[in-house]
Amino acid sequence: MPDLARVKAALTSQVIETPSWGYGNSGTRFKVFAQQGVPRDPYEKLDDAAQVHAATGVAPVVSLHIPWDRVEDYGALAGHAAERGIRLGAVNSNVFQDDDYKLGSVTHPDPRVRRKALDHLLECVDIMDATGSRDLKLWFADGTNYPGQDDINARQDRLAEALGAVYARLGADQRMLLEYKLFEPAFYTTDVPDWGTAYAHCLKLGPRAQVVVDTGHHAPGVNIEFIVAFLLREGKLGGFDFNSRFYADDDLMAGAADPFQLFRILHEVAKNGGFAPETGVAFLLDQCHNIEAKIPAVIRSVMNVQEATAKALLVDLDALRAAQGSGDVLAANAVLMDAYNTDVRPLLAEVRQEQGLNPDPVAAYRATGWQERIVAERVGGTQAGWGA
Ligand code: LRH
Ligand code: MN
Ligand code: MN
Repeated sequence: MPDLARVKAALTSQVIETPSWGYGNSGTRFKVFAQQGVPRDPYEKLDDAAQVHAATGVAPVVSLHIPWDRVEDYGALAGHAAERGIRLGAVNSNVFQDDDYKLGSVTHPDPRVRRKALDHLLECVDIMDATGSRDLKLWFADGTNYPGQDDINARQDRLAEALGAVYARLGADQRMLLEYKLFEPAFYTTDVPDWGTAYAHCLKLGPRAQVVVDTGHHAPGVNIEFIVAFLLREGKLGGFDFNSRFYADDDLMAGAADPFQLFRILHEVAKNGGFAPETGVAFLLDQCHNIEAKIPAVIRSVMNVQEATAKALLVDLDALRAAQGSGDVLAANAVLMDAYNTDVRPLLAEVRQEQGLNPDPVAAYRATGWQERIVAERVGGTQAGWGA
């Protein structure tokens, strides 16, 4: 059986990074529903993120999205985070919201647009220097809508050129995480549609380029845990963007749609050493809370990731390997299911109490009165970014 002290140690050392945009108003292309008390600027997003960390103890890092989180002084923003016991994490670039990017950003046929997009990516590295961030997270909306619209491989060449220029600009301790997504907003071809494309580019770039797996970015039925196991084997798993999906890129709370899938993914992480901090796998949330209360939803998502992590850490790997080695299919499957079916909530409550935290993070947050305070004090909160 797994050593309980080691399981607890792994649970307390796990870092779950929350997205600044998860605290802002968001919606679909049909409607953004404004909520009361949402942050008016990036500083207030950090204030909310600090509440999530205070309640859970495992969420001390916040991802930024530029330009949604553009400020005058990034050093001051990092200082604001530090004063609240948190820090700034991945910088997400955004080359998908300008009119110029109608036909693509770094893969656009026009070199002027490509240069503009590249300048933005390089600016994001400047920001990382100021914030002390390790990771640049790249997602490209680039693609085409119609057969014949552009040359598929010419676009790959333009992409490789831009990635190479950004890679060359990275500092020694910085990484580039390349995200893939099957479709949307492009509907015919996407320039980085799958892990294979992202992996091929990262392999050429070098060790500081790694793939990020956004759990909402696959076709239905894709075996994401296989991708995770394979990327870990190759030393190319940079991290996750966790969220849930029922249909497409739904960005619902992690672990809400399919907690079993989240467990299977985290089992591969556990089995392949991915929880060891030195492997550098980043556990990020990438989600939006369109209709539910935002801060409690982020807390719930953190808890869902923790629960799946605890179950993954409880898998009896010795028993699993013995069953696998002897070809005992049912016994091997039973080992996994035993861990998955364990109610880990008492264990997590205990871990929190040992850290001096309330065993119930949602109740802890409600007891602070923070929600009432922000509703009273903040008027005119900002949108997460879309349509802003
Ligand atoms: C794209 C994506 C990417 C963006 C984020 C807001 O769908 O997953 O990570 O930066 O959403
Ligand atoms: Mn994402
Ligand atoms: Mn997405």
